[in-house]
Formats: sequence, structure tokens, C-alpha cells
Amino acid sequence: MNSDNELIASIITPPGEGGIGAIRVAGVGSREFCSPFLGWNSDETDTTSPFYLKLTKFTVPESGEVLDEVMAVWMPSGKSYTGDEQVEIYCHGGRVVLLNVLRALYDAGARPAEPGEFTKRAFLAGRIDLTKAEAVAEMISANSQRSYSAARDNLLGQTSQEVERLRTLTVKLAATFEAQVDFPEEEIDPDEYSSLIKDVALIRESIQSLVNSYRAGIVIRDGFKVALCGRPNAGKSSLFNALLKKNRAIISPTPGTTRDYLSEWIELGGFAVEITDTAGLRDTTNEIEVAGQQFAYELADASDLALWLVDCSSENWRDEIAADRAPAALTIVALNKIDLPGACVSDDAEITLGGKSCEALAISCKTEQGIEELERRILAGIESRLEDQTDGKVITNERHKEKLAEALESLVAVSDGLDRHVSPELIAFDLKAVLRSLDEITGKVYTDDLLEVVFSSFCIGK
Ligand SMILES: Nc1nc2c(ncn2[C@@H]2O[C@H](COP(=O)(O)OP(=O)(O)O)[C@@H](O)[C@H]2O)c(=O)[nH]1
Ligand SMILES: [Mg+2]
Repeated sequence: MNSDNELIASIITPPGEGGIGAIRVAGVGSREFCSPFLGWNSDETDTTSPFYLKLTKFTVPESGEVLDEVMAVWMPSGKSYTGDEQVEIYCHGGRVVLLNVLRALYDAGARPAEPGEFTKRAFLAGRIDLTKAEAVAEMISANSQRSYSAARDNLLGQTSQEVERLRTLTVKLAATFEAQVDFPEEEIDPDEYSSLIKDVALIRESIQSLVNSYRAGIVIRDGFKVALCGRPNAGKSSLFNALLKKNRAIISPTPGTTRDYLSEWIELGGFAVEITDTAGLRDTTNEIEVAGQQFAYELADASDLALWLVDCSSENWRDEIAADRAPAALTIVALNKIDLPGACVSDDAEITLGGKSCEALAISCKTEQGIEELERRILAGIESRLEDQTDGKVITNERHKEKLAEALESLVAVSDGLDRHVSPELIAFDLKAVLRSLDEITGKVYTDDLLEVVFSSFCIGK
């Protein structure tokens, strides 16, 4: 049961206009509290059967004013999202109608739900563990097929199950060393000792690969950042529009048109990709342009992939590219404007950009030649980041990664201790630290601060 059973209420659908707008009331006595508004009998007749969705009028009892025609349902304690007794009211999806209904509920004594409070109650009621609660937020914010799949896997318990598996193995090890403490006369024979060392190594390997997978997890969760850079007039804004498949950026034959930067999201192979069009990089004295260029380099350096555009119809593009500084990020050189008669296309698969050897590709933003191949190369860049992903288990949550890294540190101490044949007390102590880190992932062990961190990132109504 929840320690806090106050009646809470909140709109659980997104703001704006829609067919339906839903309000959730949760806490002990929700049904009794809502009955006067919904015309339900306080005794249990069929109209107030649990899970029975029924059309009714939402009426303010004192004034008799009908606020909306609604569908409403109640769920008994233990059989709802929060685990509390719960009533859900489906109004028409308008801002004013929802606020009016909500105000009537608040006037009658319900209090506004805090951000994430419904899901927090579900956790405190033991209905879901912490990784699943976090997966709810991930699911809601998923913006690509891949981030959606990862959130769904977590919601279905993938992370919990893996952590639970590692926990069981660790518990077994801890039990062996604790028995040693209690019965020191029953010594572990050398064969068993070396097999224990192996067991620790196996757990370490699993946790290490989960920690490593977070690199891919970031791309899955936040998307892959591509910066378009190169000298003015190379065709960056044209490529931006070609990748977006719409006219978003201003294209102009006057060099230096794009002084600021523009970002848009596309989905490529199920991944969210953020494309940023930057200011052209060249020598200039114009203050705004200089600032724009500096920023462009910062963006390019920090991106996952820099696409360096070159106008290969210009005479001295080879000299220019040799003189330019390559961004720190993985860089592909796109030789643009190959449709032009003067275009001098290099046959090289690689090109040297300011001393850095980069993959090269000939394209035309005008005829779209090479654009599909460029998309394939971007996807290959994404996939190269996913290499360290083992058997499909990817950590997408930073908190989980940190706790796993903590567990790993304790396991290293266990391995060291075993190598040095330290006392079983010390080994058992470090194994307990491993367990604590794992338990903090699933929420078997938690503090108020931890819950605050997890649920404060939720929105109201979740
Ligand atoms: N012929 C041809 N012209 C292009 C191509 N890509 C861009 N341009 C032209 O080059 C000029 C500069 O393009 P823009 O995208 O504004 O370059 P940016 O300064 O790098 O953003 C514009 O006049 C474009 O129409 C291309 O593939 N072929
Ligand atoms: Mg531009």
C-alpha cells in the first residue's frame, strides 16, 4: 500500500484540442468521492461495477450544473495503473471543459497530482519496478522507431530481467563467501576457487558489455547528429533541403546567406537524425559571419558526423580543401554540383581534408544524384556506433549506466581480492556493494532522493 493515499487528480491527456480529454482521480475512496459528480449510486449497483465504462453527465452537485457529457469508469485498489482505487473520466477534449471538471474535483477536496505521481504510486504499490517506470517516460518521449522499440523492451522488462539475472548470480557468489565467514573450517578447494573466479569474470563481462552499449543507447535515445559544413556556396542549404525533402533553408547564390544555423529531425532506418545546416566556413571580417562560423565549427566538432560539402565545379576546390581544417567528428566529404559541366570529380574513395583522410562521395543536390547513397553512408555511420551492442541488450538510461559502472567497480575489487586471496569477509562486502548497485537500478533499494531524481523528469499527468 502507498504511504500517501491522498486523493489526487489530474488531466492525463496532452494539452490542446482532441476528441477525448481524460482526467484521472486516484487514492482511497476515489469512487465514493466521484459518485456525486457522476450520478453513481454509492451502493454497488451495476452502474458502478468496476471497469464498466458508462455514459453519464458530469454534474456539480451543489449547483446542479452539468459540465459535460462524459464516459467514466472506476477501478478498485490493486487493479489500476497506480495500484490505488481509481476513477477515470473521459470528457470532450477541450481545454476549458477539462479545467472546469478538474476545478470541481479540486473544490471538493482532491489535490493536483505532482509530475510523475501516478507512475510513482504504481512503483510504490509494487506494480512496476523502477526501470519500467522510467520506460514509461521513455515511451512517451520516443521520437523514432528505434527509441520506441528500446522503450517498449524496457517496459516489457528487458533491463529488469537482465539485472535480475546478474543479481541471482551475484547472490549465489555472496552466499558462498558468507558461508565461509560463518564456517571457516569448511575451506573452498582450489578447483572451486578457480571456478568462482570464472563466475566473477562472467558477471563482469556481462555488465561491461551493458555499460559499453550505452554509447549506442545514446544514439537510439537522442538520435544521431549530422552537421552540414563547408565553404559558402558549396550547397549546404541545398543538401539540407534535399535530406529533409522540403524547402526549409534559404538557398542563395550569394555566399554567406546562412549565418545562423537551422536544425531539423529526419528518420533514417528507424533512427532519429538531427541535421544542422551551418554557416559557411571561410575567411571573412564580417562580425556576424565570424561568430556564425565559430559556432559552425563547434557544432561540427561536437556532431556524430560532419558532412563537408565542396563545390567541385569551382576551379581550385582541391587547394581549398587542403587548406581547410577538418572537424573533429567523423567526416564525409561530399563533392557537390557534379551536374555542372566544369565539375571535376575525383574518383578517389577518400580525400584529404586539411590533413585528415575522409571518405568521399560525389553528389548533386540539383539532380539528387548520389543523395540516396549519401543517406546509406549516414546510416552506416550510425551503425558503426552500434557495433559494441551485444545480443540486442542496450542501455538507454544514463542512471542505469552509472549504476552498472558502479557495480563493475565493485566487481573489479572482488576479482582483485580473489587474486590476492583476501579474507572472505572482504569479498562478501564487495559483492554486497554489487548487489546494492543492481538493486538501485530496479528500485529494490531506493531513497527518496532517488525517486525525486527519477520522477521529477516526468510531466504532470504521467
Ligand atoms: N548546379 C548545381 N547547383 C547547386 C547544387 N547545389 C547547390 N547549388 C547552387 O549553389 C548555390 C549555393 O547553394 P546553397 O545551398 O545556398 O549553398 P550554401 O551556402 O553552402 O548553403 C545556389 O545557387 C544553389 O542553387 C548542385 O548540386 N548543382
Ligand atoms: Mg546556406
